[in-house]
Amino acid sequence: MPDFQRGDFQSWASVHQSRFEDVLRRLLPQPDAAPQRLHQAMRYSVLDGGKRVRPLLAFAAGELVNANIERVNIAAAAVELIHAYSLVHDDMPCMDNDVLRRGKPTCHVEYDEATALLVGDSLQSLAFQLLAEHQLSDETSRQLRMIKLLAVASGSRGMAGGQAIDLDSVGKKLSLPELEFMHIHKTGALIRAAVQLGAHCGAALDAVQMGRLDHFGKCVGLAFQVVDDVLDSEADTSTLGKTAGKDAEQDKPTYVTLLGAQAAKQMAAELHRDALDALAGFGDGARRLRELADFIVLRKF
Ligand code: GRG
Repeated sequence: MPDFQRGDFQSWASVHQSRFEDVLRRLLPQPDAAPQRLHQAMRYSVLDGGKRVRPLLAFAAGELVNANIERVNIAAAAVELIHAYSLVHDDMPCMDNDVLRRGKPTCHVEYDEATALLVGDSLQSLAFQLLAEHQLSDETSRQLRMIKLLAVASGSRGMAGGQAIDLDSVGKKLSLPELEFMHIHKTGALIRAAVQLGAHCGAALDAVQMGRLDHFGKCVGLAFQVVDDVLDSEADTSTLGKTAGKDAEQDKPTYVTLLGAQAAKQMAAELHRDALDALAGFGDGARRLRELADFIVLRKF
């Protein structure tokens, strides 16, 4: 067993983050391949930034089921490419209109709006290309389920649907269930898919175990957003690497505006507990998933 697998969470995460950066560099179109500007903009938007929380969740779920790391690399890359596309489009003037992402100018600022649109489109296509062209499971039917899983999680019944509700909710007062519905889709669906895809790369879990793992993904997905709302209201722009205070500026309903900061933190703590409870019975194989739940809730950026 490599040392990093036995080591503390920080070294486990940084070994995977730097290894995964090389995976992405290899899988993305090379910058000198035509059309160069589009390919350079795709690389600009994906590489050298981000916490890589979704890939880490896929790696941790893969460890639980002794998955082949090469297979998890592909599943994790597909999820991260969808995430990167969503950030590029979300930052555009027709959506959140932001100029800073991952500590650098957003894609449409560094390049232009048309390029940013095409970057998002191309990253999304590449994600599905990867899932289709690499063997991720010994069973074709399982691999097809994985492709469908990511399609549903990122489409109108997942992330894009959540984003549509988000855009529609500006200036409105949502109820707590409405806010939860929006965030389970906008942010939670892809995080949940990352856990499931990592697990599908290895030995099959039974339906009860898969249900527990999925509940874990659902809880950390929502907790991620609750913490994001708290950080948006409390942290500064340089710590976050994106513009802080955007939610209030844009009059968006959040857990902080709806519940207050204290109750939002309490809610994150409850989701954290539920996530850990869902893993009870998985033993030491779920160690990295537990540590990721801790990171998601306790993070400061
Ligand atoms: C454009 C279809 C479409 C969807 C956009 C996810 C999303 C939907 C928009 C991002 C807006 C946002 C700031 C949402 C809050 C939660 C979130 C997804 C934050 C960014 O994810 P991190 O913190 O980012 O994992 P890094 O940069 O670390 O990868």
